[in-house]
Amino acid sequence: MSQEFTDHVKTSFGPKSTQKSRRVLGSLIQHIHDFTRENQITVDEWMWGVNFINRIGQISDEKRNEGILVSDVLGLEALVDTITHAADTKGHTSSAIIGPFYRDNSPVYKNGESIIQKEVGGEKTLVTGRVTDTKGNPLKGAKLEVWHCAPNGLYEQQDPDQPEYNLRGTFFADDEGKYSFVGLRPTAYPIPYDGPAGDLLQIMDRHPMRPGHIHWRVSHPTFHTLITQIYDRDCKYTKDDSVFAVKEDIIVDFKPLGDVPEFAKKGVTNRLDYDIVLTLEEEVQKTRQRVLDQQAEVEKDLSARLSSA
Ligand code: MBD
Ligand code: FE
Repeated sequence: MSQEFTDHVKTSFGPKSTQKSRRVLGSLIQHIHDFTRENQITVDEWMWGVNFINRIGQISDEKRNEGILVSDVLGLEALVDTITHAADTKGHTSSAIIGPFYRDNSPVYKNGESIIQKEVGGEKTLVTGRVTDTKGNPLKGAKLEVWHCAPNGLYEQQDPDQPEYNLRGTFFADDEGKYSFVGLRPTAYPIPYDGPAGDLLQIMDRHPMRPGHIHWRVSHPTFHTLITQIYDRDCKYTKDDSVFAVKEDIIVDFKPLGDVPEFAKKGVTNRLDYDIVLTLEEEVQKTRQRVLDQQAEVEKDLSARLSSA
């Protein structure tokens, strides 16, 4: 079936459909039809795809998000992250994908406290830094949520042997914008590959490894919420991430702790200094408005063509 059929489907929308739904779903229909024709998809192949999508849902629950994982191994979340921030002004910390393991309401700790609730091995690391605006002014009260996995490669919710919210915590920047916490130097680990995302990796003959990373969500009432990760420069997978999420400016250097007896006596051996720069929400909205305006133009065009068809 030709483009005529595709146009027929695209123009079947009723009067209550929005301009945006016509634009976005119309485009989706076009691409799916083109994909299907280009690859001459048969009924058996289509059914393989239907089962694949169903399995993504069946294996997912509050603790497992296979939709994100499948997106990640296909590079989709990395692409969406880049598109979302393409119009941003420069000078603030780069974003990165959120991944499947964020949980809100992690325990609130005081600066300097540890997110390690249970000893799980690994190298204890003091992480310190400041949260500022793009001019270097401290952002007092900025909320920092951090999370990383244990050296066995499992996040707390994947691992019955870790307490709830182990290796996760919420911190608030002080008057000078400073924050600090103790965690572990993150280790490389395989993304869960016992489901549909793993099947894709196998089909593509790819490994499941992610570089050692710490996740961050940094928020403030008037600033744009930053979701990012940091990557250990010394980890070999920092150059070969199974989910394509590494950016050069969020690769960091862990150092020996140095002379900080207060933390040395708690078994801390490493240190990471990491400053975070946020940008005003207003700024982000201004630059994104241009993209929204362009989309609105496309929608107007489309509506005009549909009503004259
Ligand atoms: C992760 O831990 C992760 O951070 C991402 C982005 C994807 C899969 C597992
Ligand atoms: Fe992760």
